[in-house]
Amino acid sequence: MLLPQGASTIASEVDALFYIVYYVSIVFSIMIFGGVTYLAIEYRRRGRISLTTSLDSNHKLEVAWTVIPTIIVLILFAMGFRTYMKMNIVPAGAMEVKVTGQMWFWSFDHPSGANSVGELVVPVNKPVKLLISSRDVIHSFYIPEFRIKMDAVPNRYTIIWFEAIDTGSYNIFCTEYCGTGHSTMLGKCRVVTQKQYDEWVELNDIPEDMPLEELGEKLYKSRACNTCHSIDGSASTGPTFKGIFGHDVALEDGGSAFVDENYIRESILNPQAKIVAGFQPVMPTFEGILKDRHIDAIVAYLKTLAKSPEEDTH
Ligand code: HEC
Ligand SMILES: [Cu+2]
Repeated sequence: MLLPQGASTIASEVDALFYIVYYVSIVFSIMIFGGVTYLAIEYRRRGRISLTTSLDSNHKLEVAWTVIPTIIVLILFAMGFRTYMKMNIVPAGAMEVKVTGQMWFWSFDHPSGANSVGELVVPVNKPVKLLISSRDVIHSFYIPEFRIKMDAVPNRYTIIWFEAIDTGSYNIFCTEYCGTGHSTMLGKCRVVTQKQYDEWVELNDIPEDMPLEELGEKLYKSRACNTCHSIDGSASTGPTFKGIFGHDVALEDGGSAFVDENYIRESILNPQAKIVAGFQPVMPTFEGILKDRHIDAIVAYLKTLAKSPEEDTH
């Protein structure tokens, strides 16, 4: 009622814990605020000075208000600890997916070698271990429907696991403020049947013999270049790719550069080397993510995005 649909094996336990804490808080809030209000009215100052009779301690009352909350807190601890351990101990035989957070997208390396950006695809009813890290700042990987959340930290791995109990598409959020694009650092977790999963894996392996231009177009989308670079001439976080190849580009330091194969290669591997005028140096490096052949493919693809003749001022 208060929480999103629970779609993992752990969700019902987390929810039970949440609701117990929630209702216990409501009951105690009513008791405390009710008590305060009652006492304030009952014993308000009534004009003349009256002295209270000397007060004795009430042992029964004191024992009750010590023992009852202690029992409640111990129950919460036992339940919380059990669920916490369950969340953190990955079951044997879990399928392992490498999750990488970076400004501002998530990428996923599946065990088959298939890689995807912004979309995690997993089979239903199968434990999935997520090995999480970050390439730049702290991010936090969060799937509300699965009740899992884990920080993605540069220079170390963090681990969380889940087992989805229902097919469907679930939101992935970043819950650590990580810069301008934080609110758009979204993704989907698509839970599918084992058969659909096998088909997906097959489709997403990048075939070695794909023509470079096609591969480049595929990478432009699957490597999330499209989150910052358009191909229709409009600037977004980064400059458009349309018609840049073979032209001069003005740089932030007042100089200019000629966009050729080497300039593109450098822009991808060492984006901070030359900053295009009017843009922030926010592009992450793709060193180690894109192989040489992938860079060749992107170069080939950018060559196909020439300006139409009437737009060309050269
Ligand atoms: C987080 C946003 C972001 C992502 C993702 C991103 N870029 Fe960039 N890119 C930028 C920005 C901003 C600039 C301009 C500043 C600079 O030169 O570093 C830029 C500049 C470039 C340039 C130079 C463009 C020019 O007009 O001279 C190339 C080439 C480039 N990026 C390629 C890529 C490729 C290929 C990818 C995907 C593999 C990619 N970028 C992903 C933000 C991004
Ligand atoms: Cu983030």
